[in-house]
Amino acid sequence: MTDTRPSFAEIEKKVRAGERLTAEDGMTLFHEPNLLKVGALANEVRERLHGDRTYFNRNMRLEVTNVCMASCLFCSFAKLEEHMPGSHTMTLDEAWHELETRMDNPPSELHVVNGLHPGLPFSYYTDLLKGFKRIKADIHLKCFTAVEIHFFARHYGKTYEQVLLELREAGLDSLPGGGAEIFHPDVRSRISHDKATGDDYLEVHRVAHRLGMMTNATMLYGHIETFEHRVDHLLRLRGLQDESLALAKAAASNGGTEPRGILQAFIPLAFHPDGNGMKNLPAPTAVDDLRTLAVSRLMLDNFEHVKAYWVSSGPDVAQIGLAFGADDLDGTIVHETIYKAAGSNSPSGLTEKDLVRLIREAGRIPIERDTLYRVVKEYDKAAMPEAALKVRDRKAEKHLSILKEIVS
Ligand code: V47
Repeated sequence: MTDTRPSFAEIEKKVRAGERLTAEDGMTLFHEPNLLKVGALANEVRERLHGDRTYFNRNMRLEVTNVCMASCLFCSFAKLEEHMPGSHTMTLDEAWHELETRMDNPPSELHVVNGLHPGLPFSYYTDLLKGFKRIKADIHLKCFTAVEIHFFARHYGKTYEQVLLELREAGLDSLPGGGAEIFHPDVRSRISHDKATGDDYLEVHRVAHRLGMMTNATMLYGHIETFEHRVDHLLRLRGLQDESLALAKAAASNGGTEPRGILQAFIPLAFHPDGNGMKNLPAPTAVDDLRTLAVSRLMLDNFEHVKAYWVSSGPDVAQIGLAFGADDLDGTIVHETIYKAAGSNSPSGLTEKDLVRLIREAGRIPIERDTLYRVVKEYDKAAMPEAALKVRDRKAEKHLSILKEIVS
């Protein structure tokens, strides 16, 4: 493969001409020794699409149960059975209470991800969603990964379509991107052998799009996979997005009023090794995080948004990621547990002020969005880096106090 790999200069030309990159181009980008060149090219695409606009939302994470029939090697969060030490399953009242306690500064999105619990009735999930909407009618419910939807279908004897329609009827608005891991069977069979396959994951998203639901997609990188597996993963997602965009376009041109869904955002997730079956592997470094963001931005030419997920890479690397192709920092989150269990040192939540500062300091324009990327609030771009503003304010304060002393 090495001999046939295109040069970086050829890829640069293609990107500037708006041409689609191939798997071999992806391999060149992953092997390019000069990370800054890859980042700058991804930044060109990011700025072509969004200029300096950089998104975040006010969201909240909830895991109602960590009891899970699957035994993923990378997971530090799940417990195989109820009553095992550390296992938890919330009652509906407990789950609803979590949202109720946030109603003084309510999130606009609730992101729920769970284990694959064998002992709960399907009505637990529909009641859960209905209860959240009773508490806050306009909250966006981004709940259940494609792996959970696949599990519900198998476990409760329904089709993907039935599961999705029943959950939507109860209040589900969109699907998060979790559970994608690495699609290639050589890797998936070793790290996640007993849950939805890569094809199952893609099929759930395909059905959701057909029903008009927006979804996200992720990739868990930095464990046993190779760069080839990462490129393969990105191309499978790009293929699904081609299909969904074509259907959406055809429906619109036929005068259809039924909305069609697409993949809204791609989120690369850095593997965290603490307390799981791959604990002997080192976590990916900042360079790998930034390179993976940049290559994803360049390969996924039909995705509008690429998130730098600050929980997985840490806020510092996520902030730099805004110059490596990312246009979104995810949200305030509050109460993240999956990454905490796997050893992430990131804070469990950030305030809106923290996110605005991270974005402004990176020279970008903060935009608070809702889950569907509608603008909630557009902030000003800082005239100079926030740190410089802070120094200026401190100087001004000092001058003022000297003046006050002279006058008194
Ligand atoms: O599916 C689990 C990953 C995901 C580990 O859709 C791990 O907007 C690293 O999907 N090290 C859940 N990663 C989080 C997720 C997500 C995050 C942010 C935004 C969105 C979105 C979705 O976390 C799981 C799995 O792939 N994960 N364990 C670990 N040890």
